[in-house]
Order: sequence, then C-alpha cells, then structure tokens
Amino acid sequence: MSEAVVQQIVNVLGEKRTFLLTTHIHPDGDAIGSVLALRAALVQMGKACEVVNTDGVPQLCSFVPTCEFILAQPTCARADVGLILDCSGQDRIAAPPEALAACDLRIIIDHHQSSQPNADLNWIDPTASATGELIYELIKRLPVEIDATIATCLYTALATDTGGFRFSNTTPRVLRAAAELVERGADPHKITYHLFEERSAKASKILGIALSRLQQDCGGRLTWSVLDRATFDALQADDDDIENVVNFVRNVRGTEIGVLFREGDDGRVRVSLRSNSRYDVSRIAEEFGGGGHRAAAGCRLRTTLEDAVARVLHRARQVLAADGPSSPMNHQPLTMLS
Ligand SMILES: [Mn+2]
Repeated sequence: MSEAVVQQIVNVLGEKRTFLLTTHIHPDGDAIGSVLALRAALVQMGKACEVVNTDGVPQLCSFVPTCEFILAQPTCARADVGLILDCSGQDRIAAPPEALAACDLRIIIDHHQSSQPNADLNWIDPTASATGELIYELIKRLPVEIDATIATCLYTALATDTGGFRFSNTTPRVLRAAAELVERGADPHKITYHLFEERSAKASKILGIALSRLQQDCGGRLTWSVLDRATFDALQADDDDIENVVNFVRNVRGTEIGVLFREGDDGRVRVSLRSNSRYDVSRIAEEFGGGGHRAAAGCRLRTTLEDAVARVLHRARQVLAADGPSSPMNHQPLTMLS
C-alpha cells in the first residue's frame, strides 16, 4: 500500500509547480528538518515553495540551515499542493486552515501511530523512526542530489526522534540513512551538540536547582522535583529553559517514574511525567486531563503547587504499588517520544 502512495506522491511533486509545506505546532527537530529538507529538494527541482509554521522556529533548531525560510504566515494566495509533515492531528497543524483548503491537493507524510489519514494522499508509516526517514526515502526517488543542506536537515530529524540514536526506535534502517547523510555532508558532532548538549546559562541554572531539590519515595522508584514561581521569576526563565529537565529526574538510578512540577504564572501547575520501565505514565496524565506517550506524558492542573504535587504523587505511588517492586529484568528501553 505504501509503495503505491509513495509513487503517487513522487508523481505529484514532479507534475505540480507550487507547494505549501507545513508541520505541527511547537515544532521539534524532526518537523523542522523534514520540511526544510523537502523544501530544498523541491527548490532543486525548480519548484516554488513556501514553508509555514505559525509557531516559528524554536531556539533549539536555529542552527538548521535554511530555517530562515520558515514563515509564520503564508504570503502566496494559494499553492497547487499542501504538504503536511510529522503532524498527527488536524488540531496540531501549524498553518492557517484556509491556506491548505485553497490547495488543489493535500498530502500527509507522517510516522505517528495516531495520525489521521484525512488528506488526498496519506503516507503514514509508524515503523519509521522519524518523518525525516520517510522524507529521505522520498528524496531518493526524486531527481535531486542530497547536498550538505539536505543531509544536515535530515540528520537533525533522525537524531531528534531517536534521541541521538539511543531510543528503541533506532533501527538498521535509520542508521543506514544516517550513514549516507554523513557521507553527504551532515556533521554528527555539531548537530548532536546543538540538539542535546548545548544549554543556555539560564537553563543550566534551572537544571541545577531542580536536581538539588530531588526527592524520592517508594524505595527510590519514584523521583520528583518541584520548580516554584519564585525560582522562575528570579532567573527570568521560561518553559524553553526547563526542556529536558524531567529526563534528568527520570535518569536517577532506580527510578521507574520521574516527575517534574513547574508552577506557572497562569494559576496552573505544569506536570511532566517520564517512565523508565513498564509503567505507562500517559494513564496518570490522562486522569488529570493531559496525555502523551507511554514513556513521556504531561498534564496541567488548575490548583496550588502543593495540591498538584500531593495528587499526582498519590496516583504515581498507587501505580507503583499495584505491581510491587520490579526487577531490572522488567525494564524496557526508552520508547520514541514524538
Ligand atoms: Mn516525528
């Protein structure tokens, strides 16, 4: 099935002239890398392209070549084809609905299990580790040379969704693609440094404070930290600065569930949950109106910091108690986060 749709997409990209490319809101490296790689390929083919993301480019992706071509709003009246990449739901598309509706044809390319195939052409492959892997396979079929720009964009996409080729979705298929991208000019050290190692001074200070406040329960199987409003105000920090902090909480040896509580300025408490084992933290998040994946989930509670901590930890303790202590044999590798 996918072979037929891929061929149809190749035909459309060859025949049509103008393209509107978009992805999901709050874009990550897979989203940004995928749209920019496909844009570069279409430009090589002499096509007119516009890349739109209403949320712009996150600081984390500001090193990706050609990211200056991502616009907050379309400037063209209409395009022949609308391409929606790495976006699992209609309500997460980072382009004005009327701009996509004005296209003759809409195409979805995605790797999320939950992706809804509601475009004219839908290539959804949950066995792909990243949307960038599908874009790589698509570009291989186009009359396009994979240059250093395309290679860097695609490597950024693959590295993002595999956690730097560490998660359980790191397959021979994605490593072979990555190997070719390095041959074509992607710099693994530079890209990995920007994505996973470089932090702002503020983010580093917040991380230090969060780790200095670690607390544990259930014999070390439950680990959490709390960041209050006063801490944020003192550092003039924002949500970008606590990206990844919860992963450090989860990574404490022996932890099965890691939680980070962050007091917002909107009367709500943002709760990030991570699981290191067989426990499904999306079920805890859903009970409080949130959601996510098995190993990574989140929710927001409209209450005080103390009450949010008490309620979420109560549920986490129940979840851990229901199964009793687990042996290390029960641990499963990290799963894909996005
Ligand atoms: Mn993705």
